[in-house]
Amino acid sequence: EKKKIDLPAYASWKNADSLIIHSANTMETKRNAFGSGVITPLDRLFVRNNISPPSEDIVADPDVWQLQIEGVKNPVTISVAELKTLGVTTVAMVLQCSGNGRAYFPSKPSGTQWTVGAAGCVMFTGVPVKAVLEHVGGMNADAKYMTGTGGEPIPEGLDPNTIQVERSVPLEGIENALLAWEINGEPLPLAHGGPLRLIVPGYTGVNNVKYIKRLAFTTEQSAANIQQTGYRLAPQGEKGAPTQKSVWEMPVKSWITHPGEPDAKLKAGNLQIQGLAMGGTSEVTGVEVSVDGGKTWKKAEFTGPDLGPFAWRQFVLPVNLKAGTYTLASRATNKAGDEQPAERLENNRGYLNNSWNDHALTITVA
Ligand code: MSS
Repeated sequence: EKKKIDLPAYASWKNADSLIIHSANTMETKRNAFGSGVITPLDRLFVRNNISPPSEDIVADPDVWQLQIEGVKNPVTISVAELKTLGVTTVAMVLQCSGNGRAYFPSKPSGTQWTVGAAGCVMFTGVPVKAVLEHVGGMNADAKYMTGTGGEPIPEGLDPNTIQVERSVPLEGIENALLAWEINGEPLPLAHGGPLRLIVPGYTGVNNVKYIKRLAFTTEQSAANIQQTGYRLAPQGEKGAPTQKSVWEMPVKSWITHPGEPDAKLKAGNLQIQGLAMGGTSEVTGVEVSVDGGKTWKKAEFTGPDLGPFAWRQFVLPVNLKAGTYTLASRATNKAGDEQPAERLENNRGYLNNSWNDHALTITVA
């Protein structure tokens, strides 16, 4: 039997009943607990920290937090208060861990055994990175990456590269990126990266650096392990290496949330099959639902508001089911023409699982 883990102090305000708490630094939303709105309530949103978060003190007065900007014409150290004068925008987007869906890999990769819930659709408010770049005279001509450094204190004597959360994304990521101080209209809590967080819409969770202390426009990717060998699409059985693809953009994906329990026991008759569909870097355009494990498909309808290309859409397919056993699956497509695949892309650490087969669930109707 699994030992019940309590919420850690920095996330004590979370709704424990809505979460699967894997550890003090990893908790995910239960499949049936995303809520009926398009935006994920903060107290149900997943949390993932690669190392323990900094002290709560850093969010006491967010405006005084300092960000170093490098690799630009006029390097500066700038406060959140000053950043707030440079521009403001809000983006609705899916925040999803690179390893969401890892639990469904038959190869059992190491790492948190996330099912569907290391993801949420949230609204971040902050200043566009482009506006900040304008303020500092633009990036250096030889820059190839935008590199963000997390503000966790590094214990003395330790090589920072071994634990520092420092990620580089290609320059295309800048287009929609922001430095955010709010989430869902509230000051960014420590658990989600307050006082200031780098947001790269369309990119997996790890690229959205929390408590960012340095933003640099660099010719090389970060030397930190988390960039060089971590979050790489390594072949099964092989270690991560800089020669392999980095985990950056998210692929098209969907899953069913109602009925949201794999062993749901339901009454025969009408059922509203509901779920969530995301396009990744290109807006989601359609979703189909199957009740026979993917043999036949029916077009589902989107419900709820369309909050833009980076948000997810809610969908529904009304069905009438006789007594029996059904395997429910959903399959999304995006504007770029990508269709959610039947099979996962095998990789050693279990990243980017968007297989509709893996996310199917079997229900019994009596
Ligand atoms: N940041 C920092 N600074 N630190 C850490 O640890 N993590 C990552 C991101 N960022 C980190 C950071 C990850 S890894 C994720 S997912 C995310 O974050 C999460 O978020 P939230 O807010 O939910 O917690 Mo995977 O790809």
